Amino acid sequence: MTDLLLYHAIPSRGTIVRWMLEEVGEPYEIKILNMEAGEHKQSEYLNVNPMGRVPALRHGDKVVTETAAICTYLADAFPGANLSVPVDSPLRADYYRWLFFGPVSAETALMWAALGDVKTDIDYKPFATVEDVAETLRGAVSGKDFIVGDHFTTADLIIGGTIFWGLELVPVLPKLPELVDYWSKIAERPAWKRTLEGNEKDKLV
Ligand SMILES: N[C@@H](CCC(=O)N[C@@H](CS)C(=O)NCC(=O)O)C(=O)O
Repeated sequence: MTDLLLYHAIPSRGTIVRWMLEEVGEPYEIKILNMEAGEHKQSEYLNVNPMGRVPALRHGDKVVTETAAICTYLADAFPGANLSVPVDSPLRADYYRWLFFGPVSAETALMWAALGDVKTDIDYKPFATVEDVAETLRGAVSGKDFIVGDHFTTADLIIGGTIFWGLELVPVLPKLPELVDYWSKIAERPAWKRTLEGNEKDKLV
């Protein structure tokens, strides 16, 4: 019995948390939920996450939900993995920026593009376009191995995961060479490869 339990479904954003757990390197367990069968909407899981959404992480007697929050939490809970930047570092500004840019600005734009643009009478939207997101990310990762500082952090995991989603899973992100190059280097990480292998082994169909 370990302290860490990931509630996961394949495919889902739980893959990002699985990757984070692989990067952290602590023992963990996985509970695979069958979303086709609606297990994520049954009382056993609703007691964990009343939203009935995946993923969720149990750490001891605490539960964390929201993919980026879970990953940020793990980086702080296990500082030995060196997946964060110190609180008093000037890099903390960029670190926060990209941790939030992924799930807020980028994901919203990608989802909206994936679902098809909705026409409105107003000439502005409360979120960015995929083109703006792609250009912003191009500037952030161009010529760099890591989006913040000189080592891999949770910001790379969140932004990398978002780029992967937008380039490969639901390809709505422009295939800018800088984004492809950044993701192809990150995708070489052993923890990412173990994540894909684990998902392959655990998938229900
Ligand atoms: N903002 C949440 C989103 C969680 C979410 O919506 N997860 C999807 C799977 S990727 C889900 O559980 N969907 C269940 C459903 O639509 O019934 C996060 O980042 O964790």
